[in-house]
Amino acid sequence: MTTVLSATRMNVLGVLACFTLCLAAADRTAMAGEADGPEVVIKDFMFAPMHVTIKAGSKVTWVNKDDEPHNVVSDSGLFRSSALDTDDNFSFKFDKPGTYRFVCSIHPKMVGTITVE
Ligand SMILES: [Cu+2]
Repeated sequence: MTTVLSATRMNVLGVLACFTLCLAAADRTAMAGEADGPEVVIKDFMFAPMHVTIKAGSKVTWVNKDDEPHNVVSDSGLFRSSALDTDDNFSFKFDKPGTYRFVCSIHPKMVGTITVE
Protein backbone atom coordinates (compact mmCIF):
# COMPACT_ATOMS: atom_id res chain seq x y z
CA MET A 1 0.00 0.00 0.00
CA THR A 2 2.77 2.41 1.00
CA THR A 3 4.66 1.53 -2.18
CA VAL A 4 1.63 2.22 -4.33
CA LEU A 5 1.10 5.56 -2.59
CA SER A 6 4.66 6.75 -3.01
CA ALA A 7 4.69 5.60 -6.63
CA THR A 8 1.60 7.72 -7.18
CA ARG A 9 3.31 10.65 -5.46
CA MET A 10 6.35 10.26 -7.71
CA ASN A 11 4.10 10.30 -10.76
CA VAL A 12 2.39 13.45 -9.58
CA LEU A 13 5.77 15.11 -9.01
CA GLY A 14 6.94 13.99 -12.44
CA VAL A 15 3.85 15.37 -14.12
CA LEU A 16 4.17 18.64 -12.21
CA ALA A 17 7.83 18.99 -13.15
CA CYS A 18 7.04 18.33 -16.81
CA PHE A 19 4.12 20.73 -16.73
CA THR A 20 6.31 23.49 -15.25
CA LEU A 21 9.04 22.89 -17.82
CA CYS A 22 6.54 22.89 -20.67
CA LEU A 23 5.07 26.17 -19.44
CA ALA A 24 8.53 27.72 -19.27
CA ALA A 25 9.24 26.54 -22.82
CA ALA A 26 5.92 27.95 -24.04
CA ASP A 27 6.77 31.30 -22.40
CA ARG A 28 10.05 31.46 -24.22
CA THR A 29 8.34 30.69 -27.53
CA ALA A 30 5.84 33.49 -26.92
CA MET A 31 8.66 35.92 -26.19
CA ALA A 32 10.58 34.87 -29.29
CA GLY A 33 7.38 35.35 -31.32
CA GLU A 34 6.97 38.88 -30.02
CA ALA A 35 10.38 39.86 -31.34
CA ASP A 36 9.08 39.17 -34.86
CA GLY A 37 6.43 41.84 -34.67
CA PRO A 38 3.45 43.13 -32.79
CA GLU A 39 0.51 41.14 -31.55
CA VAL A 40 -3.10 42.16 -32.06
CA VAL A 41 -5.36 40.77 -29.37
CA ILE A 42 -8.96 40.00 -30.28
CA LYS A 43 -11.05 40.64 -27.20
CA ASP A 44 -14.61 41.82 -26.50
CA PHE A 45 -15.36 41.83 -30.25
CA MET A 46 -12.54 44.30 -30.96
CA PHE A 47 -9.04 44.25 -32.35
CA ALA A 48 -6.60 45.77 -29.85
CA PRO A 49 -4.77 47.80 -30.91
CA MET A 50 -6.99 48.68 -33.89
CA HIS A 51 -4.14 50.41 -35.72
CA VAL A 52 -0.65 49.03 -35.90
CA THR A 53 2.37 50.51 -37.66
CA ILE A 54 5.25 48.24 -38.61
CA LYS A 55 8.31 48.18 -40.80
CA ALA A 56 8.16 46.27 -44.10
CA GLY A 57 9.15 42.65 -43.56
CA SER A 58 7.57 42.47 -40.10
CA LYS A 59 5.02 39.93 -39.03
CA VAL A 60 1.77 40.66 -37.22
CA THR A 61 0.15 37.98 -35.09
CA TRP A 62 -3.53 38.05 -34.16
CA VAL A 63 -4.61 36.08 -31.08
CA ASN A 64 -8.24 35.41 -30.22
CA LYS A 65 -8.89 35.91 -26.51
CA ASP A 66 -12.68 35.80 -26.84
CA ASP A 67 -14.88 32.80 -26.27
CA GLU A 68 -16.39 33.45 -29.70
CA PRO A 69 -14.66 32.47 -32.95
CA HIS A 70 -13.28 35.38 -34.97
CA ASN A 71 -11.29 35.61 -38.17
CA VAL A 72 -8.96 38.11 -39.79
CA VAL A 73 -9.69 38.98 -43.41
CA SER A 74 -7.82 41.53 -45.50
CA ASP A 75 -9.95 44.02 -47.46
CA SER A 76 -7.78 43.52 -50.51
CA GLY A 77 -7.80 39.72 -50.29
CA LEU A 78 -4.11 39.64 -49.34
CA PHE A 79 -4.69 37.34 -46.36
CA ARG A 80 -7.52 35.48 -44.73
CA SER A 81 -7.38 33.40 -41.55
CA SER A 82 -9.66 30.51 -40.80
CA ALA A 83 -12.09 30.97 -37.90
CA LEU A 84 -9.89 31.30 -34.82
CA ASP A 85 -11.12 29.62 -31.67
CA THR A 86 -10.13 30.84 -28.22
CA ASP A 87 -6.31 31.22 -27.96
CA ASP A 88 -5.81 30.38 -31.64
CA ASN A 89 -3.56 32.71 -33.56
CA PHE A 90 -2.85 33.78 -37.13
CA SER A 91 0.26 35.51 -38.46
CA PHE A 92 0.98 37.38 -41.65
CA LYS A 93 4.23 38.93 -42.85
CA PHE A 94 3.90 42.30 -44.60
CA ASP A 95 6.58 42.75 -47.23
CA LYS A 96 5.35 45.87 -49.03
CA PRO A 97 4.70 49.34 -47.59
CA GLY A 98 1.07 50.40 -47.62
CA THR A 99 -2.12 50.55 -45.60
CA TYR A 100 -3.87 47.26 -45.06
CA ARG A 101 -7.39 47.23 -43.70
CA PHE A 102 -8.77 44.05 -42.20
CA VAL A 103 -12.07 42.91 -40.77
CA CYS A 104 -13.58 39.95 -38.96
CA SER A 105 -15.94 38.65 -41.63
CA ILE A 106 -18.08 36.95 -38.96
CA HIS A 107 -18.59 40.32 -37.22
CA PRO A 108 -18.02 42.97 -39.93
CA LYS A 109 -18.05 45.80 -37.35
CA MET A 110 -14.68 44.52 -36.11
CA VAL A 111 -12.13 46.41 -38.18
CA GLY A 112 -8.48 47.37 -37.96
CA THR A 113 -5.57 48.71 -39.97
CA ILE A 114 -1.95 47.73 -40.44
CA THR A 115 0.31 50.47 -41.76
CA VAL A 116 3.53 49.18 -43.27
CA GLU A 117 6.34 51.73 -43.63
CU1 LIG B 1 -15.45 38.35 -34.98
